[in-house]
Amino acid sequence: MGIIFTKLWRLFNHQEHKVIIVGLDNAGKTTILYQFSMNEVVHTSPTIGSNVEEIVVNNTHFLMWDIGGQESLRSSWNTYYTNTEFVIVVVDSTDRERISVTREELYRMLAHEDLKKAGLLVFANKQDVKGCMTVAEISQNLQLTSIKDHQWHIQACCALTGEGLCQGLEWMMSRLRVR
Ligand SMILES: Nc1nc2c(ncn2[C@@H]2O[C@H](COP(=O)(O)OP(=O)(O)O)[C@@H](O)[C@H]2O)c(=O)[nH]1
Ligand SMILES: [Mg+2]
Repeated sequence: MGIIFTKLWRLFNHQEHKVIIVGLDNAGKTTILYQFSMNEVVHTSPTIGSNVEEIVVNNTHFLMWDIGGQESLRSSWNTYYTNTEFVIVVVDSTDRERISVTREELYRMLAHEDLKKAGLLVFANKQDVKGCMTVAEISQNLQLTSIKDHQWHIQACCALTGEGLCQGLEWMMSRLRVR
């Protein structure tokens, strides 16, 4: 009872911020979610459906949904959009072939009514791999500077070591503070 009450209280006071983690399959979404929640690398298997974790940073609660990225599952992403405050798009920086697919999915999402007010955080993941795309290349491929109606930020990271992930969270916290 106590726990349910606390959860409802947070929800109604908008103290719990809903975040969805999307991106193509194999981008590193599940690895990032578990880095946030447990601070350790887990061996993931392709996500069917979704994983959800509550992450608490300096008393700020984020409810993070990691949604499966295989083609067959992408059409159901929109069922997760309601009340989403941040969309985290995870990009596999080594996957030059599919960056245009990510771009298409990104703009489809940003056009959705339920995500009008959501902030966008792009993680350029797998930066540990030699020859991968840089943040600048990914920004350009995703045409991020053309996004005027959403707050956005791109962050280089390596989900295996956790490098860069905190900076991404800090950006989200900074957006919450200016509201
Ligand atoms: N080299 C490298 N591999 C990573 C990184 N992040 C994730 N991976 C690997 O990429 C694969 C897919 O990761 P997963 O989190 O399951 O991706 P998801 O399908 O987006 O959930 C796994 O083998 C991970 O170990 C990274 O930063 N660097
Ligand atoms: Mg996964």
